[in-house]
Amino acid sequence: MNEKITSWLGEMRELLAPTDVIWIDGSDEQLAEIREESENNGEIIRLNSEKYPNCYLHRTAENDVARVEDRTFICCENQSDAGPTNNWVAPAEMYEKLRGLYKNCMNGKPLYVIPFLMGPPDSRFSKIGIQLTDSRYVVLNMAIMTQVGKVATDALGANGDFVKCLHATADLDPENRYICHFPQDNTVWSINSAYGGNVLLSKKCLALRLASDMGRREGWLAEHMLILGLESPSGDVHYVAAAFPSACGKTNLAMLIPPVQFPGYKVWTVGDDIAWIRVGADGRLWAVNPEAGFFGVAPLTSKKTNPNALASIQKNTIFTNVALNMDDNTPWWEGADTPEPENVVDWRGNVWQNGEHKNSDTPLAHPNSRFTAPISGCPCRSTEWANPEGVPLSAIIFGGRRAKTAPLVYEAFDWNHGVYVGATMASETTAAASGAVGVVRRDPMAMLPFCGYNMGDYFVHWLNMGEKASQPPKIFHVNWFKKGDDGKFLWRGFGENLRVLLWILDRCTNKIGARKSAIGFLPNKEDINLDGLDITETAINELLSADVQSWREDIAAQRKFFEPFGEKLPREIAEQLNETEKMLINSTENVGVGFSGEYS
Ligand code: GTP
Ligand code: SPV
Ligand code: MN
Repeated sequence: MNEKITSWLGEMRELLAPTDVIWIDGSDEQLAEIREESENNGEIIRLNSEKYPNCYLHRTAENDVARVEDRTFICCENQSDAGPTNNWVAPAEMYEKLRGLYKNCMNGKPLYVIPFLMGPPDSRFSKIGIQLTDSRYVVLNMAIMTQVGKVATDALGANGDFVKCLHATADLDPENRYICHFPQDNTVWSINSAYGGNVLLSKKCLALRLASDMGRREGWLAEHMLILGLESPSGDVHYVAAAFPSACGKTNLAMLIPPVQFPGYKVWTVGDDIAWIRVGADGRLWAVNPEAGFFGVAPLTSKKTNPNALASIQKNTIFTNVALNMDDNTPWWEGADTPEPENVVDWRGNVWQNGEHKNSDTPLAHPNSRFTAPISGCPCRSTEWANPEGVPLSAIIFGGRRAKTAPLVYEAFDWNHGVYVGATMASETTAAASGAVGVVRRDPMAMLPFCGYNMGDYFVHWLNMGEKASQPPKIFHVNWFKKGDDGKFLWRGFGENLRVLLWILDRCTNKIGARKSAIGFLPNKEDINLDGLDITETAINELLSADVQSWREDIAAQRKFFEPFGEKLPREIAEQLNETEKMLINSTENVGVGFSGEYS
């Protein structure tokens, strides 16, 4: 037994006062037992065993349906190390407050101890955590999202270090809900929530907030990115990582199915949410997905939008906050392939019969309802997903939801410009976090809620990674969500995004030129394959250009966002901003419109 575990566990038992301690060994028998107990307690509902074998539905409390950014804290010694984008409280103060909340809170309940491994066994990328929880739902989810039990304790050995993760459901009191990170102690403490990213501490807490800080110290990157392999008809595969904010299309892009006009192309999923990235011996960047499952957005998942995700969630899946079709005991959500059920239980547990819900405009499934499914069940899983070396990246893509400003795709001039493009990303907020939806906010590298240290230092770290890599990937920006004056998306998205990926790879292999504009290289229209796509000339022109006036306004917003960083904002980023502004001032026409401009 690892001594560090024994002493930590002793301390935690005393604090939490559980009736019992149950070690999760990862065996099928033990997990089956926990599932049965949860079912008997009504914590999960077994779904139709023929249509959805080993699948369950779980409903969370109504006030506990998304990440809570305003209750998430980075508790390092100095506030300046947390930076202007993180909530901060001094560690001693936060520990004291939380100890009060945790005191005896597991009275009458067992404490589960979940050792978990993130990343392939025997990989320099991998990290180990141990999560304590009183929630069987958390145990079952962790067993899908990570490699739990023996594989983790074996990797840990008698002396290994691990991240100490503590979660207690407590009273689900939103006023006392806290998600706290103590980077100096390799510790996460979460209390009074039972939802997703707040409580599966492997995910955003370890693999992004703490790992980003470890990565800065150890010279690697922990990013909110999907990883995919794009296979061409000749059989070669190029890997791409893409950072989009929460609920902005990572899972969908990672599992893309090419349109019929592109026979022989195939997308392989390495990961859909998190990438750990290191410089390889060859000077390229190599990426690993530290997770073993998907915690994906359910609404709009269908045969039309994401058949691979749909196939992945037919068995061994936990659904959270979706609706339940009472006629055949199957899950349902808005945008599913089947019509709205006549007799249905909504995500809150309200029963609607004989079609009576059809007069209501509240959704049956929560907009942030999710599925937890193992990557092993994904038909497009990459053979490389557990490669201990990771996969080499040809391109990094940033993107967000921008109804107006950003064009469909553009390429950064070079690495440093790409870091500026990432640092100035913005996106409309979604239901993945509590708070208003649809408001544009700046979200550098899709990491605003997940960077575990001062974001100014994070930009420096990104710039340094480009220096360390002699063959860094090219950097791009995409926007699947640009809207026309009618308020409708100009781009069909989903499978059609392959057309943009192909342009990106053609740029990476220097097959085609592009137009230099103030914001980056824009595609020549003829270089994006639009075969068989029903799109008007006006729409494509609109997609491949940017309105100068709104971009100038965006520059002002970028400046405002950077202000609180003060001295921490790297000079390179400030210079890139000034340079872009200068070029925009000189632009007499909208960026990209008219298709004039220098070629490269
Ligand atoms: P997180 O799991 O929160 O990190 O989200 P994600 O980035 O993986 O987003 P996901 O792929 O689950 O997509 C979120 C929502 O955007 C879903 O409702 C999708 O159907 C929708 N979406 C994804 N890709 C596209 C696209 O290309 N076009 C349009 N219009 N919608 C899309
Ligand atoms: C996200 O919000 O980016 C997610 C879902 O992937 S959660 O695990 O809740 O953070
Ligand atoms: Mn995410």
